[in-house]
Parts: sequence; C-alpha cells; structure tokens
Amino acid sequence: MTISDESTFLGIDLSTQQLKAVVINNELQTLHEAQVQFDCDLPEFRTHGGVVIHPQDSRVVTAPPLMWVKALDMLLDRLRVAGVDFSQIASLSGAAQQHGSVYWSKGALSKLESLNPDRFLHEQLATCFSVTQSPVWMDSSTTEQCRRLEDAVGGPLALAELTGSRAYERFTGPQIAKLFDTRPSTYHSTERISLVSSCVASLFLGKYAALDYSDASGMNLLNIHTKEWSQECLKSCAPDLAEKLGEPVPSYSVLGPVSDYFVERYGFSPDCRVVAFTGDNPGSLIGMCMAEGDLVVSLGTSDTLILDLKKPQTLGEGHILCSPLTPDTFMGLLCFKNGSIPRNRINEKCTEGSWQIFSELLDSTPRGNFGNFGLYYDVQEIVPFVVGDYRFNKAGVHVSRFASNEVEVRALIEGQFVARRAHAEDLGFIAGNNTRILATGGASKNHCILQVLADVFNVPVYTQEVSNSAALGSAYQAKFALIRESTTFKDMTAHLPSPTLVCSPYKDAQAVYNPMVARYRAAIKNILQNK
Ligand code: ADP
Ligand code: XUL
Repeated sequence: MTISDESTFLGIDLSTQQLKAVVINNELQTLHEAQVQFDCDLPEFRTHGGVVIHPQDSRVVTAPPLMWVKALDMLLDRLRVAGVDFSQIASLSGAAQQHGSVYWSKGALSKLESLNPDRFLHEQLATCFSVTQSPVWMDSSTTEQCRRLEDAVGGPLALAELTGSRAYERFTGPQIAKLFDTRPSTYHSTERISLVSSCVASLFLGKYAALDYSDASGMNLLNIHTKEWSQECLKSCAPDLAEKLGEPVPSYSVLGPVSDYFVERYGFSPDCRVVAFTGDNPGSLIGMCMAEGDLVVSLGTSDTLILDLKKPQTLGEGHILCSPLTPDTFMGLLCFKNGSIPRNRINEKCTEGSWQIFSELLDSTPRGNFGNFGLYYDVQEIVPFVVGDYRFNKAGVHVSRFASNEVEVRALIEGQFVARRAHAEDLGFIAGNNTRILATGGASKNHCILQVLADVFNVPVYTQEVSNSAALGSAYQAKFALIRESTTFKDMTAHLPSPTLVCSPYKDAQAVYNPMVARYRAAIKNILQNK
C-alpha cells in the first residue's frame, strides 16, 4: 500500500492484564485508543490480573489463549464504535508480554486460513489450541529444564553467550521442554508453537506468523549472533522443534496482507500490511524513541530497565535481545518482579496508602538514610533469585524493623534503585555526559521517587506523556517497516515532542550512592550464600 497523508497505522499491545490498541495518523499523532481488561471484560475465563496462579503449585502461572482471541474480537468492535475507519489503515503491528507460548493443535492452520467473516474469531478458533492454558512470563516452574539446557551447552555462561541469557524459568525453551517432559502426546499433537506476539500476528495474517528476532531472543533458543535457532538448544528441549517454530525474521519485516476475514468483517483495505509483532519491551524501546545512551526505567507492577546496546555482552544476570529496529544492534533488558508490589505494601503499612504522605516521608529523610539500608522482595525475585525482607542498620547489622516510617520508606526506594543500578552496570550501562533516564509506568508520576532515581544513577530523569509505549511503538513500527528503505527511525520521529526534564541529581549523589551499590552487592552475595 502506498502511504498518503490520510493513511493511519494500528498498534496493538497484549500485556498481562489487558489488550490495547492505538491508531495513529501519518504524523504519528494518536487518533483513537481502545482497550479490553481481561479480568473484568472477560470474567468467564476467571483470571486475576490476567493470569491463573495454579493452587496446587503457585510457581505455575498461565493464561487461556482463547481469552486473548476473544479480547481481540472485543477490541476491534470497540475501535469500530470509536469511529475508526479501518479502510485507512496502511499497516499494523503489535507487541505482547514476552516469553509466553501458544500451542496450536493439528488442523488449526486450515481454520485460520478459512475464517468466516460472519462469526467471531473465538467461536471459530475454540478448538485450535492443544494447550488451553498457556504458560506466561510469571511462571517459575521449570528449574529442572533450565539446568538441563545449561548443561547441554556447557553451562550458564555458555548459554548466555549464545542466546543472550542464562536459562530463566519463564523463558520459552524451558517451558516447551517442560510440556514435552510432562505431556509428550500433547506436544506431538501440536502443529505450531507461537509466542504470544506471533500468535496475535497470526490472527491478523490468517496463517502462522513468523517469530521476530527480538521476541525470539527471550526463548533461550535463538543464537543472537547468527539469528538462527541453536540446534543444540532445540535438541535439548524437545524433538522436531525447528519445524514447530518456523524460521524467525527481523522485527521490521512485512509479513503479508491482512487476512480476508478482517477485510470483510471490519472493512480493512486488502492492501493493509501486517508487520511482524514483537515483545512488549522491544515495543516500548520503539515507543519511547530512545536515543543513544538513554536508559528506559519502567516503574509498573514490575520494574523493567531497557538499554540500547551496540554490542552484546556476556552476562551472569539479565538479558540481551536483538534490537527490534536495526540489524546487528542489541538491547539490554532487566526485569524485576518486585516493583510496585513492595512499594504498595510499604505505602499501605506506613501511610495507609497515601502517596502524598509517602512522598513527604521520603523527602524528610536525607540521601543515604543515616546508614540504614533495606531490600524488599514480596514475591520470588528474578534478579537476584531471592525472596523476603532484609533490613540493615548503620553498623551493617541485620534488624527486623526500622525505628520510623520515614526510614522504612527511604530504605525501600533507595534499596530498589541501588539494585537496579548494580544490575544495569553489569549489563554494560555506563552513565556518560549525555545519558538520560526516561522514566515511565505508574510510579513515574511521583517526583520524590524520581529524585532518588536521579541521585542513585547520577543521571537526569525525564518523563514522557506516553502511557502505552508498547502499543504506540508498534504503531510506529507499522509505519517504519513501510518506509525504512528511504528513511531512518530517528528522522521519522524527529518532529515528536521531546521528553520533559523532571529531576537532576544532587552534587553529593555519587559520594552517597557509589558505596551503597558496593554494599548492595555484598549483601546479596551474603543472602544467596546463606539460602
Ligand atoms: P502495570 O505494570 O500494571 O501497567 P502501571 O504502570 O499502571 O502498572 O503502575 C501501577 C502502579 O503505579 C500501582 O501499583 C501503584 O503502585 C503505582 N503508582 C500510582 N501512582 C503512584 C504514585 N503517585 N507514587 C508511586 N506509585 C504510584
Ligand atoms: C521481560 C518480562 C516481562 C514481560 C511482561 O523479560 O518477562 O517484562 O514481558 O510483559
């Protein structure tokens, strides 16, 4: 499709709790938004926070793929009601929660290819999933498969060198291996395995969509240097896996035209192109328009850090993914489950839930917190693999509580950001003169919290009015994929408003926080040794 001034672009984001869409115009301005919340809009699937935590084993966390399909039916209807002219959409792309896997049963492809436009997708695809509860990124039940995969390639560092990460429980390779170990006949009756992102792309395409390099880097299966599946990794997980995954492609690939189902049911143009879908973190990297040296810090339910990396780095912890925008560059990713979860708990305990009082308490204590230091993990953390509360006084002695609420509040926020900085540095982050932190997510509304972030990293913090960076990033990618032969992403987005400076670090920040980073490293080493 040729792009005109009237062309629009659709971006989708299937996150843990909701499915979102944004339609932008040719100037990249938002025209329409719509969303579907899984828990309240689709109560029949009985999810909490979009997932099912299994009562027999809380490490097992899943979501029904049919719920995501039904959410797409609802989302498109909501866009229609909002007045979206589908015929103007030149291209679409999307992002989704990473690592989750979708298992298509034998015969599903022919159903996808022959969808009846008079009926909902979810009615027609109800029997297309061989696994009705897909494992998602919150699952941590595959430790056995992780060790086996690491052993097969020569240990955790060898796996990290090859695939960008040592084995992580939520990563797709170990998840597929667990399915094969525990339910081999279900594995054999699966004709194709998608990531959540490529599953949604497949719905739009009316056939199986290729996985993109960036989201495929979150599987422990892709050689991130050659961009091919690692045969050793595939073999260690399950037989005939290459066939079930298909060949991965660059994230900005145009996969083909939207399927007839969408043309006939919603009035999409038959020329509308489907661009490969990717993970939500790569999608956010695009949506935040990261410049060289920027660090994105997302303070949501979990906290995530995204770094732009020219070269991959071999890691003990954290992830290197292929960049979704350019060939041969990379992004660093860190995901911490204990972001707003302990912030909400300590806020409840110290202020009965008032962020206003929380901020006053934080501001009433000095940087360094009189030598008090705390680490709070309500749920099993990913990096480092610990759980529980750890409080230390000025003398470094483990204490069960602090003397005041203000000390507790500062200990939590300083401890979180000191940990974020230590792991970002391990991933290759170096603060330079032009470095900016781009803060996003619910807690980025709180300037007192952002001041601590600026001080700990000794870097100015900026915010952007982007509440849906992954969906927006997907809409940008949809356009960029059509014009990338003739322009750069930077040029395409140059006219967008710059982020706003909200906090700059104080002069004494490094003197206070450099020693605290060293203290964090020693404390974690000690906690892990004594587990
Ligand atoms: P999600 O990861 O679900 O997208 P959000 O990015 O919307 O989450 O963040 C939600 C979180 O934002 C809430 O759990 C809450 O802890 C936090 N939050 C909202 N307002 C504030 C505030 N003023 N100060 C600190 N945290 C806040
Ligand atoms: C990243 C990760 C999460 C999910 C959540 O590794 O597990 O950020 O992508 O959507």
